This record gives sequence, C-alpha cells and structure tokens, in this order.
Amino acid sequence: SEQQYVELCRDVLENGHKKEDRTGTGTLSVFGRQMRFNIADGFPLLTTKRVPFKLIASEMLWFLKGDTNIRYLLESNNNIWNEWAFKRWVESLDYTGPNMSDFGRRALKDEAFAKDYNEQMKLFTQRVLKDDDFASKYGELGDVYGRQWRAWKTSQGETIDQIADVMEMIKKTPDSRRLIVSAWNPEDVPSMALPPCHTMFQFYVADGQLSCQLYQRSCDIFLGGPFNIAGYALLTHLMANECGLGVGEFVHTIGDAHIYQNHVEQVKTQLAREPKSLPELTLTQGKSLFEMELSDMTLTGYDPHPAIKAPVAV
Ligand code: THF
Repeated sequence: SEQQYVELCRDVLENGHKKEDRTGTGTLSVFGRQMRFNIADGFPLLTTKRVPFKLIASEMLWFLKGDTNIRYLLESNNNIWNEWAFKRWVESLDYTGPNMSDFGRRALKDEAFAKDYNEQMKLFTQRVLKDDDFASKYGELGDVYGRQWRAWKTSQGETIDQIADVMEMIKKTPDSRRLIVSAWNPEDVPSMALPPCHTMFQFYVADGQLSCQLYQRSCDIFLGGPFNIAGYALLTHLMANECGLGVGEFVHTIGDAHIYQNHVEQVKTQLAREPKSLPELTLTQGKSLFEMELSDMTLTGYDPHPAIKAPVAV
C-alpha cells in the first residue's frame, strides 16, 4: 500500500546524502531501494496528497502511442513535459525573445523574470498547438520513451515495436523470462531532451496474474514518484486487460532515489497525514490496449488529502 512510499520518504529524509545535481537545486539522495504494491488490492494513487490521475493517464497513453511531441499532451491539458521542449526552443537560433537561460531556477527567485518566463511559455505552448511546422520542430522531445517503446531503431534501418512484441509474448509464452521493454538506448541518449528515468521494465505472469517491475535510474520522489508508480500500475492494468489476465504486483526498483531540497517541507507536510484507502481502477473490457482512451478508465473511491504544490527542477 501507500505505506511503502511513506517509508521511502522517511528513509530519504533520515539517511539521504546531500548531493548536488544536474539542475543545481540540490537533493537528499539514497541509492538502491524497492517498493512493492499489490495492485490487485487497490490502485496505487497516493492519498496523502491529491495526484492528478488524468495527467498520469494521458502521459501513459502518449508513451503507448509512440508519440514524442508535447502537442498531444497540450491537447489533453497536460503541461508536465513543457519545460523540456521549451528549453530546446529558447536555446535554438530561431528564438529571439528575452534571454531564458537557466529559466527554472531564475523563475523561483526573480519575480520580474518569472513574469517574462510565464509569458514566453504561454506563447510557446500556443504556438505548438496552432502551428504545425513549429510543433514538429520544437514540440519534439527527441527519441524519448514513445520512440524507444514503439519504434526502436535497429542497425539494419528497421524499427522494433517493443510494446507489440511484449504483448505477443505475454499471450504466447507467459512463462518467458524475457518480457522486457527497454527505453535506455545508449546511441540515442545524447540526443534526448532528457535521458529516460524509467530505463526498463519486465513483466511476469503467474497464477493468471500479470506483474511488472520497473528499474528507474533516478526518481524525484515528491513530484515524479507518485506519477511513476500510478503510471506503471496503469500500464500493468492495460496490458493485463489486453492479455486476459488479472493484475498482480507492481515492483518499483530505484537507483538514485532523491528528494529535492526545495521539496523537503512539502514532504514533511505530506508525512504528517494519515493515508486513506486506495481507489479502484476499472477499464473498458474487450478493447485493445492501443485503442484505449481516457474515457475507458474509471477511477472510483479516490478521496485524497489536498494537493501540495512544489516547483519542478529542470
Ligand atoms: N524532472 C524532474 N525534476 N522531476 C520529474 O519527476 C520528472 N519527470 C518527468 C521528466 N522530468 C522530470 C516529468 N514528469 C510533475 C509531475 C511529473 C513530471 C513533471 C512534473 C508535476 O509538476 N506534478 C504536479 C502537478 C502538475 C500539474 O497539475 O500540472 C504535482 O503536484 O504532482 C519524471 O517522470
């Protein structure tokens, strides 16, 4: 249950090493941790703060479509990947607006800058939505999850659809120990907006139930963690539904598990709250995984504590 998440947060607050990071924000970090969620007992969407299921679901559908352009997300009112596309835009030669270097940190400290930044971000997202040429150039995040999952490029000039392949294997050879999807493609890492945090996952079938284990190299425990847990639990449900299986466990294995310094107070607020019972997820039956939409997912009994705001490190 959610207890595993709560314990990981306590562990990091107590045992975390102070580490600097790529974003310059600073973190408390531990290495090598594992959480297990029995997703047959309830859908692991945290209740100690409100977590926006719709954003998690639209992100997962975006990955599964093989889409790597933020336009689809924006059309779903999902802004969680904007900063990474925006960064590419403002660092390009085509951008002629005010200097946006280091926008993530500057926006937190400088109100006048934050105003400019919000304005530029708004112009950017509107343009991605309306201008096809602009969107194909600057809405693109490069060879991120969607590309690797659905169209991994081979040295022969072909592509591999890892999701379709693993689906086929789960149906035909459920006892296989090779039910793996990898997003970590060493050749593509340098050209990615952000190298994949969820590097690979493996399915496992026993007693008619589908389980999934994710290896995540790096986890932003306060903001990304709850998205990652619910996202992969949703993926497990979608795959199980497609393959006529029940759901088993989601096992979340993490390399660098960290809490950003500017999330510590928020985490403490969250830990002071009493977890509630988990919601239930039901999916439309008899529809293929690739045809699923937001309206095919029904979440019931979700009654969380209020949301807690925190800035995302870019
Ligand atoms: N970078 C960092 N620093 N942390 C991450 O978790 C992360 N991701 C993705 C890519 N880079 C990352 C993006 N995922 C939110 C949630 C997930 C994200 C990015 C941002 C976020 O801000 N969530 C808010 C709600 C946002 C909203 O309502 O628009 C929240 O309170 O949960 C890890 O995959």
